[in-house]
Amino acid sequence: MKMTFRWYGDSDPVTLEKISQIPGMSGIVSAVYDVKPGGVWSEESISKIKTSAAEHGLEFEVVESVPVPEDIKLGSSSAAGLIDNYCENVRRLGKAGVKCICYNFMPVFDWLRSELEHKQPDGANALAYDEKTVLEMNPLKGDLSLPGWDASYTKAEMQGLLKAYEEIGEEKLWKNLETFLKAVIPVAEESGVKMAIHPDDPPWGMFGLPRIITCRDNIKRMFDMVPSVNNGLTLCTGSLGADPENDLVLMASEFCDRIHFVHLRNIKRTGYRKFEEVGHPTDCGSIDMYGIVKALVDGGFDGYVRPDHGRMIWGEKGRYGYGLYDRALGAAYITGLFEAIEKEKKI
Ligand code: DNO
Repeated sequence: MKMTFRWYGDSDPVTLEKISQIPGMSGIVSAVYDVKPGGVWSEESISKIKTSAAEHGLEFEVVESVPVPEDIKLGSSSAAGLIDNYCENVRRLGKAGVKCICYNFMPVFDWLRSELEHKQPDGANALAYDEKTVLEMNPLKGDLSLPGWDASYTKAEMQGLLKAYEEIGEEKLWKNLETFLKAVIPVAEESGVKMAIHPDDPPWGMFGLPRIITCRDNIKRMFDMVPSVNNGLTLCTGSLGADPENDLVLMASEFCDRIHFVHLRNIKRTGYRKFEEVGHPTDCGSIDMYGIVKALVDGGFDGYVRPDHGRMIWGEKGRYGYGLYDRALGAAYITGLFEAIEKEKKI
């Protein structure tokens, strides 16, 4: 495996120098942030990330994300042109040495939480989700206050999108995903890029929005739509693990050859559709981190890994989920798990 760390570009307070000082770090996961979803990334911007990373001894082989515009997910009349742009990004990234692209097919919201600064008993702050609170904030009722998303849409835009998705429903969303994959995966194959869809976070619908990348059967359905190894998965343990029905160890083992990127993070389930993010080690939460890494190692996994959301600890202030300290602790822990399990396997 290759250990990586997400970097949000030059404005990220977690600098490349700091990232390079984390033991075992091979590269960064980043994106071009100044182009709107649907646009084509300039080759200059792509190669600038690569050069900056290389100056710190880091690779740039994973992109997260090339966002899929809502019009592709909705199958609007502009979808075909936007898919062409998406394919062009895949070509350009492949040419620049990117090997894996993480993306998602979540309508409107990417991740969703009810609290961004949930205070934990040890004084840390973490992201938390409680469905009861989220549903009380139903934006269709005009009560628009979703942590992390308030600034992204106007009330009218949000209502328009929610209505459009309600009209298309789940099966049409599947159809639109199929159209997208049938166009993009052949380009990814030619470009030497593995596409790795990120599961829905959390893995269930809300506000009438369909969500489809939520469980083993649906992931299998998505793989079967385009049976190519380039049509793969980002195994995000915190996203899928919010649903106790999802057996992550089984998924890691069954899907090992289609998992190209792993977001290894832990959450603690505290009730029905209620969870908070915790430190990475198994003992901190509800996810069997050891079991998942063991299944990956046993399956011969050789993709990319990164620690995911960290808590804010030691007084750190920063981008929610993406501070330095807790993610660096997570990286060191995960590197240790891999080392131990890989060595044990060789004995
Ligand atoms: C949140 C991340 C997601 C992820 C996208 C991938 O912190 O896990 O925003 O990057 O869903 O497309």
